[in-house]
Amino acid sequence: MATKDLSQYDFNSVPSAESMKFGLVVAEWNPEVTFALAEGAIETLKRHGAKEENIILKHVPGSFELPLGAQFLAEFTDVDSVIVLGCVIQGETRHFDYICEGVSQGIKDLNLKYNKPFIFGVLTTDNQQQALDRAGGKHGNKGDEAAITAIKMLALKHSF
Ligand code: DLZ
Repeated sequence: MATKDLSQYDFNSVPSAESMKFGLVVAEWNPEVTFALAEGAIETLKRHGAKEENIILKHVPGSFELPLGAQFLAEFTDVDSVIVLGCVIQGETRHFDYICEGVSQGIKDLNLKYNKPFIFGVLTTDNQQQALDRAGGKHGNKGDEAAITAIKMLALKHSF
């Protein structure tokens, strides 16, 4: 099965992020993956003009805490968009399903509650290798993809 390279996109199709403010909330579970996602996202935002002082980085213990961490950023800062980064790896129990369900629904709800882009940059994989492949490995970096999505959604908002 072909897998999209998460880091490949047309640079010129991405608007300038110079005047945009971003929050990143990153889960500490599977840090070798999630910190690489954050690095990719921050590099990509800067590549498109985002200023260092307009990027706020916060950490939460695990992916289940991502929606509340993202809500804190929306409530207590003036960010325009929040990029949510985590990695949930399938284990022997159904914990995986509950975490994925909670995070994805939580993030979807935040988009609609705040009328701001909250970007779902959470890897949900069968094993660690699949996650590493998508955190700067052979399938690119989902953090890059999340950053581009945040910029494009803000540009869309500004177009109205
Ligand atoms: C408990 C747990 C497990 C088993 N697996 C993961 C995981 O793969 N990725 C992740 O981000 N977090 C995991 N957690 C922690 C939960 O997200 C959460 O932090 C705890 O259940 C406490 O609420």
